Amino acid sequence: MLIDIDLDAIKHHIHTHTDLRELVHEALLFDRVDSTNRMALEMASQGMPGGVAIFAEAQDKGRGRMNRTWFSPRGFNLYLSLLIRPHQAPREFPLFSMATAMALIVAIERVTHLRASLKWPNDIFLNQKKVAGILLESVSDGGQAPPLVIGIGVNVNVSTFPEALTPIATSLRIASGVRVDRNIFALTLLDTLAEQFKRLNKEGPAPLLAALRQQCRTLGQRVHVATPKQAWEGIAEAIQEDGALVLKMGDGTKRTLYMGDVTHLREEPLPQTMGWPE
Ligand code: BT5
Repeated sequence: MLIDIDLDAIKHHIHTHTDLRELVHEALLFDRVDSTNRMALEMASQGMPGGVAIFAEAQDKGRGRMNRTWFSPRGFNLYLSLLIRPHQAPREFPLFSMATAMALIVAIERVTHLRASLKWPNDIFLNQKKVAGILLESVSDGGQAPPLVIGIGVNVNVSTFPEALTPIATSLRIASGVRVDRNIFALTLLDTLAEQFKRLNKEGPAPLLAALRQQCRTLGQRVHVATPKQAWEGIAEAIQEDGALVLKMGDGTKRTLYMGDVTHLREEPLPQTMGWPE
């Protein structure tokens, strides 16, 4: 039996949790949209203040990075866009992707007791497959506090994927073997997002990145990183304080990457003491 997302429960949760209210003051739920991120960006460009969470039961044009699509069937999963207006400068916005990744990992652990990991920069993995993706987008609205839209897609209960995704995608249900209550997961994720963003705002990126380092399956691996213009191969050595990946190339030089598609060339156990910049 499919259980709909319960907007009243979400609103009640927001109103009764002070920390969460600092992040979200309005929650909207749509049955079917093209893309929750597109809607949030449109609202932002019309001057909507930060603090809005947009949920949808289904997306016709759910999007990933670089015009890719996000498989968004109705009724099984979570599609959420948060519109916020951070006090940080836009060059620091990638840190919110890292905080969102940590929030997803903690929420998955709280609800399913499974340990997910981050494939830098925006993929959440369970059992070597992608269970969730993060898409950060922004628009310039000329205002003082530029908007940031954080799109989050989580495969919660979906059990079959299109053929192309079957080898690479999983869901909380597939990985845990039991159906997960989408409402409990949604409320837990809102809580962990509020916790992580509050910590980032109060303490800066160091504690967040130190925690994420333990959950990042990319660090220490030999990787291929492709950007629209170029590709590099090397050892993923560190994540910088601004969220960028530091790659150590074959000739010993280092390269700092702010975006890209990472392919792990060979899975190796994570070393316990990877070097992080102080
Ligand atoms: C992402 O992009 O992983 C970001 C996904 C963000 C989706 C959310 S849903 C709510 C909000 N509104 C939106 O319109 N989007 C956001 P990227 O790293 O580019 O990964 C995209 C790739 O992941 C695709 O090319 C597929 O290979 C794969 N993929 C597509 N749908 C998937 C799914 N449901 N589960 C796992 N992998 C998927």
